[in-house]
Amino acid sequence: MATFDKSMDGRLIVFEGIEGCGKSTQLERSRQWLVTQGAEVIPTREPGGTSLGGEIRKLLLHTDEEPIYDRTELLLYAADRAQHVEQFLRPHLERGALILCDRYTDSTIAYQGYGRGLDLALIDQLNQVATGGLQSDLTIWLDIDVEVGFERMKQRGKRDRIEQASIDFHQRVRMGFAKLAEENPNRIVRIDGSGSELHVAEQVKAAIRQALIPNQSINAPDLSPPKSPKFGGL
Ligand code: Z5A
Repeated sequence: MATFDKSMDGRLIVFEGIEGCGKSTQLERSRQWLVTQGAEVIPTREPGGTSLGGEIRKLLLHTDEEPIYDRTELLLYAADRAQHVEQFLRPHLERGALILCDRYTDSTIAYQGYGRGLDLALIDQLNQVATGGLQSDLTIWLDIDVEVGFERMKQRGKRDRIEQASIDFHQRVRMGFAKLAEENPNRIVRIDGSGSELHVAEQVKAAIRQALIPNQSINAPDLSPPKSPKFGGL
């Protein structure tokens, strides 16, 4: 198994949350802002950050003919991640890019662990195998009520396989993210996603600034300084 070289220059920022929390919207806003600051920013997502992953995504989200069993689902997310890390994330991080990723390992813990009830230790192991130890430098968890998320998705007319799961399921997923944030205060920042897009974007910006420019605040995540000056202008 490949292991992640922590001396890599790049940074991995992940956006997480329940459906409709606004992560895709905020990821794109952050991308646009970071580009204006002169950073090389690469957006990506899980599942589906590679061609192979795109096929896995179709299987995971749009299979209606037969049930996907919980362990099968878990393994498919892990396979998507293993491919994404090796083919996409590692090479870009080694070059020093700033990657914005829509969902990563915490989604598996929240959805398959807390949501489906699969063994958390097993999921940890699987995440380790799939990532070779590559963790996010910062994870932005956009927290909203399940009902608010449902309402937003209803307005957008989007329903896929997981989104059709019960309110209880999504409540458990949200609780999973809350537990993860509590256990990983240096890596995961909770942001209330229920405000206006602009208001949320300002908070996301502040969290990214703190992560990329260490010691800016005593609450900043504990990150080693980037070796390249490329993020210094934020
Ligand atoms: N999944 C899993 O189970 N295990 C794993 O390991 C991984 C994933 C990696 C697909 O994820 C599914 O994969 C997901 C979890 C599972 N299933 N569920 N549920 P996805 O990220 O591709 O899909 P999604 O969770 O359904 O997210 P989304 O469709 O991309 O939505 P979003 O990113 O959370 O929100 P958005 O697209 O930015 O916004 C949704 C709508 O709300 C849109 O109309 C916006 O204009 C609106 N919006 C956004 N922000 C606001 C604010 N602040 N106010 C009002 N309206 C807003």
